[in-house]
Amino acid sequence: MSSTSILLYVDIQYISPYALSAFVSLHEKGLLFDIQTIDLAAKAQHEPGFATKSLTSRVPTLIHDEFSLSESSAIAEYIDEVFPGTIPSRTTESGKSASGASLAPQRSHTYQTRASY
Ligand SMILES: N[C@@H](CCC(=O)N[C@@H](CS)C(=O)NCC(=O)O)C(=O)O
Repeated sequence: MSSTSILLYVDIQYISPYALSAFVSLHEKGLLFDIQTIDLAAKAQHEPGFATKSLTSRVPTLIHDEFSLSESSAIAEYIDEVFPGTIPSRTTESGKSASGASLAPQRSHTYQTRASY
């Protein structure tokens, strides 16, 4: 059985709306993925360990197996292309997710808890 690995880099404070939108894109699909945090205040985005993986040296950056992708909108499109057809109805769950993403700065602790899976 083949397995795939998905890693999402987000900011350590979980306040980036871009990173949270990528998080929601993955979460909506019910995908299992790992989260790694980058301390933007400490300029960790410019350290080689991250900068060599991220074209923009920004969060979010997605690593899917050997493939690396930055930019939240590109990540959302990519996820939808590679994992098609599993988005819940726009009128229900995904609407709630989108709403949650827009409230993210106020609800960052909720996402931090979820990020542990
Ligand atoms: N257009 C990008 C914006 C990403 C972005 O600005 N991320 C910020 C955090 S909100 C970042 O990583 N800043 C670090 C830096 O610019 O050095 C996207 O949609 O992903």
